[in-house]
Amino acid sequence: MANDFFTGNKEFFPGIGKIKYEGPQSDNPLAFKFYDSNKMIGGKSMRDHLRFAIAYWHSFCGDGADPFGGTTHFYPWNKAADPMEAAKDKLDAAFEFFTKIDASYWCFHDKDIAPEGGSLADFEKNVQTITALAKERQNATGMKLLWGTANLFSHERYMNGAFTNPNFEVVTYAAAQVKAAIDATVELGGDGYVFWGGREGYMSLLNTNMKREKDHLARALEMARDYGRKAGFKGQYMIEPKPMEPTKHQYDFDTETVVSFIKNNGFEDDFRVNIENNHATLAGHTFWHDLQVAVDAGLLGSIDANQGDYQNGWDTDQFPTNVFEATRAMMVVLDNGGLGKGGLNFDAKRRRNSTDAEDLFIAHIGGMDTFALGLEAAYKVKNESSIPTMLRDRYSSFDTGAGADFEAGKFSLEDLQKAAFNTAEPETLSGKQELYENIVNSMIYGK
Ligand code: XLS
Ligand code: NI
Ligand code: NI
Repeated sequence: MANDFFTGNKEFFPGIGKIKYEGPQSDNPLAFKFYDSNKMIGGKSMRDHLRFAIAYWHSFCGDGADPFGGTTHFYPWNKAADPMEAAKDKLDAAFEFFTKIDASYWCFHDKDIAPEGGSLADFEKNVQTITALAKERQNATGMKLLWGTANLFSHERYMNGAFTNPNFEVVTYAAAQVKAAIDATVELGGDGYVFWGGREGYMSLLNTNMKREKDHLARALEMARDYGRKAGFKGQYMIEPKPMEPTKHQYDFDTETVVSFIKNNGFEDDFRVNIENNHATLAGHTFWHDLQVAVDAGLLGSIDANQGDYQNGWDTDQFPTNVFEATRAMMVVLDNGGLGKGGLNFDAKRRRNSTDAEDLFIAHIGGMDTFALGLEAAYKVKNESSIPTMLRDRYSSFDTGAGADFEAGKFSLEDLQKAAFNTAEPETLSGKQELYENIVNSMIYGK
């Protein structure tokens, strides 16, 4: 349990203690109102249901810059002149935050934790050094790694793609980074390893051989899988879909696309999907649509918990505040029997103008409270509402008799035609969508 406050050499969030549950009546902005980690829901604690993880990149690296202006988040852990000293300070700040916010998991890219130095070899060495320190911090605090990954999109060498780059030399660099990031993930006992296809896609088909690029991606992931298993990685590999940004057309467009890619390549024993709300909505789906696609395929890996902006058409990566969305997501998660080795990773950033140190806490508290409410409501929908029965009944004509025979593949099209001629015009049956929606709301707001 990540319950013991870790004291590094310096305190980076002075004046903020461990965040506690104070209940819905509290007006303390630095307290949980709904996330009560030990509260049991259906025989499992909220902590174990939700498996919250903190994203290193947004929370300790993101500087608030946007295309119109530079840094607005100035971090005390970025002050040291020596990049390795700064990386160590950042690690201490991160573990201080993890324990104060009372999360159990964290996630990182290689480049988030260690400076690139002057060469690929330097970078690998730096990643190893910080990984060893992170392991000490994990042992001291009980924090665990949800997943690790390699950043194959920021460096200019990847501007035309990483594993899908038309230049083979770039592919070798991507592979070297992935090997080192898998090593770090194994060393830290990670439950997962993520491939988000950063720049794996294209800007123009005129200069792109899509078939070759996608084949290259499959070959590289196969090699990564085999290497990781050889190196002792027991967790789940995951692919994170996103339809666009940074490329115009990303190869891992949405969950359906990734499920097909996994199955077409025979990757289903090792690979699953890491689903991010804002990526699902960019693909024109709801969050829960993409989750359901993964669950139906038996391939739900983990969740990047954030939310988009309802008007903007890009990835705004905001902290989740929408309880209806969280409820719908948790309904699908409960259908799946839980998150397994996955978790709810806050791949979310404070707004550029949220510049107080406490804003990082407030943002996470909001996200954690939102999913706690979503979990409780989803549990009620599943166990106390009429929705499961209504949904089952809606398909009951396939449960017995001819309907069941049809499902079992016992009929030909001619048999169905004959059956139609023996049946009076079917009744029009209401879909009752508004009733379902009202029931979900009544479970959220209490009956
Ligand atoms: C970016 C992605 C990224 C992945 C990890 O849009 O969400 O943060 O989660 O590389
Ligand atoms: Ni993500
Ligand atoms: Ni995103």
